[in-house]
Amino acid sequence: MTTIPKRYLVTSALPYANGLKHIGHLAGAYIPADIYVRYLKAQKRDVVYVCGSDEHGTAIPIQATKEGTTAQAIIDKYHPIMEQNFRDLGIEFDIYHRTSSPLHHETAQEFFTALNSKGDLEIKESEQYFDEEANAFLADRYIKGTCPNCGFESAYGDQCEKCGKSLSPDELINPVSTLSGKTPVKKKTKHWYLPLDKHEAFLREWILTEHAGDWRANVLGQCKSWIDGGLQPRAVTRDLDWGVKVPLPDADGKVLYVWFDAPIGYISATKQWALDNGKDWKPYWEDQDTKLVHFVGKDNIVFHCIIFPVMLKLHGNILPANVPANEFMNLEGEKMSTSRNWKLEMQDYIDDFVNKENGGTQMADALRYYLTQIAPETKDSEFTWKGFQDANNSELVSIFGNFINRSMVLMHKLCKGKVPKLHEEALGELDRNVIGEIRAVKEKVELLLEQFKFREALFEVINLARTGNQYMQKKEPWIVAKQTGEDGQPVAEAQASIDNTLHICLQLCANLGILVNPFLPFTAKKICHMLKVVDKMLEWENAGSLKLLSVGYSLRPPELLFRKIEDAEISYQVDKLHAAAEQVKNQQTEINMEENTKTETAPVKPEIVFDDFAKIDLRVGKIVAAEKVEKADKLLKLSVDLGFETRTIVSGIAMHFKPEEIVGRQVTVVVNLAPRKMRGIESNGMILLAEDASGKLHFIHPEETINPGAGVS
Ligand code: B3M
Ligand code: ZN
Repeated sequence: MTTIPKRYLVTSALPYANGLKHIGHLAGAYIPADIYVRYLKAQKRDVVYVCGSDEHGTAIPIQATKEGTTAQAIIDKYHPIMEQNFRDLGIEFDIYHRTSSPLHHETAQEFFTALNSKGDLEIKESEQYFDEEANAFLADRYIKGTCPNCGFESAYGDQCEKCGKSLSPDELINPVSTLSGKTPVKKKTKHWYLPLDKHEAFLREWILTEHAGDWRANVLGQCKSWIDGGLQPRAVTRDLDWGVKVPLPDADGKVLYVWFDAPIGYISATKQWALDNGKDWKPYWEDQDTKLVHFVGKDNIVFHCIIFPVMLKLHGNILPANVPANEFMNLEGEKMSTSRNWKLEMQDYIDDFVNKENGGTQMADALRYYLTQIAPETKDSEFTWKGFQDANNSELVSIFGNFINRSMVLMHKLCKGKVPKLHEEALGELDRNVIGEIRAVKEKVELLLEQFKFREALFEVINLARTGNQYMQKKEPWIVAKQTGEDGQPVAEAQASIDNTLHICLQLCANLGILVNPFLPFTAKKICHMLKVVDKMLEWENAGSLKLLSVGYSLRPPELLFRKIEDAEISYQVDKLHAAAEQVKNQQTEINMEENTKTETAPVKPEIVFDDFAKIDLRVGKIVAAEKVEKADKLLKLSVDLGFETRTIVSGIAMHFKPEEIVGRQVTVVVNLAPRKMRGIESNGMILLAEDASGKLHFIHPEETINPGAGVS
């Protein structure tokens, strides 16, 4: 096995503080990191787990515009909610920092200055997209267009959210300013660039050779295609007023590119953690004995594997040992999407399951369980509500919870509430096999966790519970207990078998607590409580031991670890998901219609004088009969009662109204229009109609029924 590093620094991607995060984020970068860190801590390794809100970049002011507020108000709103969401779901950072903090601004500026003064950055003047109406350069998300890679029409200037490709605004087809909706112009500006092209040889060697064997295939694949595609110098500054100011006198109105400052956020978070805990942050970023691991989603790979490592190398820091990035998690058959409202936000899950009377932390663990079981480690995966219910009901409830509950109940019933002794002489093959499995599983899980194979590791843990159930089922202590003597108590041989079964089952329960702790931390604590042991038992070195509970030790009464999730809860969630998406669709249709109306309104006709208008005689009439005109698809022959007479009017509305629908309707009629013959029928007047943006016709008529012949002016 590989040597154990002296210390670890583990990071989860800093989420943008521009809105609530969904379970796709949770599954991608937070749960796996949290499992890894909890495991390392149980191994008593020196580890710091940092995260925080990413509060810069154009995503923040864009959200502020949407919510009609300031960028500062946006980050102050979302930062604490995101922090609380993570806590509620058991993600235990050592620090959850924020990039708006002065310490971060300082750290990022120092980093930039260090690189710039060594001549590691290039300064270039170039033409960049500019919105003349908004008087602003269009960085990153302020510009949208068609992705040259996948054809997605709403790709941002820095990245396509559909295919994940990192872009520059110049690559967008049909670029449009998101500020004004206009096509931007080009204007000269000066920026600082990180010349990635100069580091190609290093990247090739470091990623594609050194890490060929230990990084995930999807990560290596993305890196390779990036490198093979030709590395370009990358601008690390922007013309924007939101972000970390470029610390140079000739850089007014310029800030650091968010992807330059955000990863430095890992360093500033470590600094803050060290300040808070009286520690030294430097070894975590400078000592080669430190193992740095970045947990990110698929769309963050290049930033963590290519750009940030080049920055770290130039700055004299250590490089990541691994970036175990996940692919995407879909939801009920579709890609999760904030704009389409097809998602499950952590906050919603917490409200509907955790913060409910029959919920609590078991529900946080239930979600952690399912998201780990379906983690998109090697390919995209799929969250379904039914799958979630099944995982909870048939694995957590029926296997894991059931085994622990049965062991506890039977111990209370058959062993007087105390840990029974082990009768070595009476151990049989079944007992020995299960003892062997308890001993073996530690190493299996350990190996998988060290390789970031969290799904498989979790499978091994549940499998041990499954083994426990099968063992109990075969040993049948409740049947054995019926072999009683004259005193009504089980005979000695029977009691030995019962004792052995329950002794082994209880030690197995304690082992499950240790093994499940990284995955389901709340459950592990409950197991400790029931077994009346301190949390220290959860230390990893205790796994595999058959001496975790002493003989004669009395245990607490069992509590159910998990509850069943009912069908109604699941259908409620599925309906809610569809309803939320439908709502957005409807809003979108309304917006589109409004836009169409705006753009398709006919231009105003040339001015007329009042006398011109006064020449038109408009009256209210009532349709008293209507019929189709033969061989004319579009025409209806109407009889219209005008009070003073009933007229025949031919109208081109047959495609819009059925004759029987309109009889009885009031309409407005031009009564002094010269007669016209249509299909041989003389039409004496004209009905007024309005056409909406979708092309639908509407009669113009008084609100209430009034006498036919009334004048309209
Ligand atoms: N905020 C992007 C994202 O949330 C970005 C991650 C920064 S990690 C340094 O996808
Ligand atoms: Zn794309």
